[in-house]
Amino acid sequence: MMNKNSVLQCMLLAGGLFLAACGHPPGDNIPKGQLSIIPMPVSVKAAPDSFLLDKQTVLVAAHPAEKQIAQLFNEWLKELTGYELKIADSGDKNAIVLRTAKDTSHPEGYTLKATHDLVTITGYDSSGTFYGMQTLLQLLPVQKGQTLWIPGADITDYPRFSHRGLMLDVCRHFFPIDFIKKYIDLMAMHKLNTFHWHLTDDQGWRIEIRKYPALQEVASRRKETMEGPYSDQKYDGKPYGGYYTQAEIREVVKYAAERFITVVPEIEMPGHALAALTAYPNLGCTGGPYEVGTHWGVYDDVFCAGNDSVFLFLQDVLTEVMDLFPGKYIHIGGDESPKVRWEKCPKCQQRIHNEGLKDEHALQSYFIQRIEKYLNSKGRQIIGWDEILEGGLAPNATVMSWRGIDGGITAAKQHHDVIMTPTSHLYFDYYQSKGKTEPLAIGGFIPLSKVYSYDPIPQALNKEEARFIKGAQANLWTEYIENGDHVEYMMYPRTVALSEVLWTPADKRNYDDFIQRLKLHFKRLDLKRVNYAKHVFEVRGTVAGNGKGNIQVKFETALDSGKITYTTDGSTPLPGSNQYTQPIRIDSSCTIRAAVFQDDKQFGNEYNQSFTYHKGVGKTVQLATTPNESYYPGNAFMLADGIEPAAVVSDPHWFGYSGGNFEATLALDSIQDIHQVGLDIYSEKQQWVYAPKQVTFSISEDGKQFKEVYKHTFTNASGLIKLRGNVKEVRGKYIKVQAQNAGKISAGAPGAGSGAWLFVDEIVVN
Ligand code: TNX
Repeated sequence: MMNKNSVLQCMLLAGGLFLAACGHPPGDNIPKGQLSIIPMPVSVKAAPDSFLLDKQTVLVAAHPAEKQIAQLFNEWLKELTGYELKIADSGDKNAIVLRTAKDTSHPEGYTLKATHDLVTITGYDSSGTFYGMQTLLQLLPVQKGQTLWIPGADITDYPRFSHRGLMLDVCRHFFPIDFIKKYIDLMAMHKLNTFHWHLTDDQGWRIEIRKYPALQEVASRRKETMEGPYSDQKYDGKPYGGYYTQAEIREVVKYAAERFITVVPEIEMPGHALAALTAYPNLGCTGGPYEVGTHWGVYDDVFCAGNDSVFLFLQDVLTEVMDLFPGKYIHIGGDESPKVRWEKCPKCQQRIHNEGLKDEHALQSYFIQRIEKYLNSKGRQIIGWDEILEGGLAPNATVMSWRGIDGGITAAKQHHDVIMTPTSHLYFDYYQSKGKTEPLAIGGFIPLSKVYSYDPIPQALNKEEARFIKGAQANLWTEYIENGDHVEYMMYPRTVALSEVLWTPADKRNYDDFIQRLKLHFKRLDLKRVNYAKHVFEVRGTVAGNGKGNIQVKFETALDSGKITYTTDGSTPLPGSNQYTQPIRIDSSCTIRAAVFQDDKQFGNEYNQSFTYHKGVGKTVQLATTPNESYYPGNAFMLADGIEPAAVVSDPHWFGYSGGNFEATLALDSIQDIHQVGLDIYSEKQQWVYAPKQVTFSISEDGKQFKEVYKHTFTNASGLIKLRGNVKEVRGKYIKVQAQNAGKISAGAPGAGSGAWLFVDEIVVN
């Protein structure tokens, strides 16, 4: 490899031939991609000269904090090149200088200047110096074996939000320390600074507490684990367990601190406590016996709020926790805590009476406030899920708004700090693709673009209130995620998008530009052996209708990642199949499959959709009742798009009504003979989804006078129901379909007392 002097000579001697002869990017013509930084900095300017990093380059770090950062730089460099740089106290030629100014204008900010002789990173504080180093890493080539040109640059940068987090649930599934460290490394690479470690839950207690050995021996293990979709109610029959020793926890906290990441431990209370109750049954209202959770969802047994030994236990636990985690915040959970046990528990009722509390919600508030008082007295602050707002917020609590953004708005208006983590945008356990081969997920749909579009500041807040929004975080609940590879698949690249949401000024964010930078960023993730999801490469199919019976399938990819090929006979799309050039018209029943290929290698999921053609396909549909926002495919015509949904709640084609009825009218082009009408319906009582009481079809020639032609009454239907009614000697143009909601769910069934969901799709006309 050439050193800097020989390169200079080469430039002088060869002049214009330099590029061709040496194969380096000339200083003043840096490929744009080289300044492809994620998250996008506040200000980044390309400068004319490039810096050549070689074995003689010195890392200048005068103080211990900078030396430590220099050491981390070396670790990364070694992975890329096999060598490390010398760390020195001074140097002003062929040097990378790390320094820290004491500038309080922008916490965590830095400037980076790369010139021909020198790269200078000046942090406004130590974390800023660290982030400057992270940016520098992104200026290096993304492939091993390349000359290490650092393009000339002048960067000024600082974050938009101070809380930039990721949560990992290690209770539903357990992940070893080495993986946790990798998770933290990747966070640092994306300038995230808070790791929320969800350590206790119904299905496992994962932190060693020396005073309570049964937490290790009993609460960290479960007899078996639910397998497959919740509705299958299947179990694997295999014991499962694991916990972190205090030594391991200390190791992680230190590892994170070196990367300027604070670890926030979460100890759940009063709910999600079944594992702890199994170990210490006297802490529950009924006294047990209990069993560490084996299925997902919410359990009724919670810590007893009337029993003082519960508070003593939790204070003991928190004392050990505070000793392990030096950060200011302790997360105390507070979510999904049913009140049914408290309602029947004499001790809890006594507490309500003695304390003059209004009800069980006020009792939960009492519980949290009592714990808060204890933690505050030790100089710590609590964070809780937004349920801690119910019954009155503890005085100094920070609220994590997860059930949408309303909790965050309420808390900010009360001048409490808020961290946004809404299920609508930041639940990375939700699906990121509608591809049929996606691994099973809990539900939902949050593609990369949706994450990117998120703004943590709710519009409902004025400027003063908005200051209480400290930032946001994404959550990874791991019910359906068993190993590190799968964690990475769910987190990346969505975390990459999140990093820009949290760091980059809002007016500098641009999704198309982000996607372009992401291309190169994937190579960085490749170097780190991250199992990121490749959905931005994969083919996306959308169905469009024009109301005149013409349905078309259009294909695109977010990155122009290769050629799209397709088949219409259900066969596997191959590199040599029909090449896609324009939307495909659907005018008969068929199965369309499509995929993206680059160099004959397929990227991501394929598109695979069957269409069942009938007279109504592509015709106009008028909805008389509006579906629930979360279960609305987006356009009424999709009630007659030839696509019959699958027997799962998560199929995006269902139109869902919570408690309400369904009514829609389909209009054919002209008055026609009709011999069959139909509707697809879904029922899954576990998920509160019930078949309607009754469905009626009426037909009209003018859209005004309707005549009922078919009616069906359901008694106890379940699963996927393809209701089809044959009719005789009927002519008409308009077909009206009405389905009557099953009404209130009866006692004993999941969701008892709430209105049933009604799920319908495809209006069929033949
Ligand atoms: C709700 S979010 C929960 C978790 C589940 C998650 C699944 C929150 C505070 N509680 O216990 O794992 O939904 O998405």
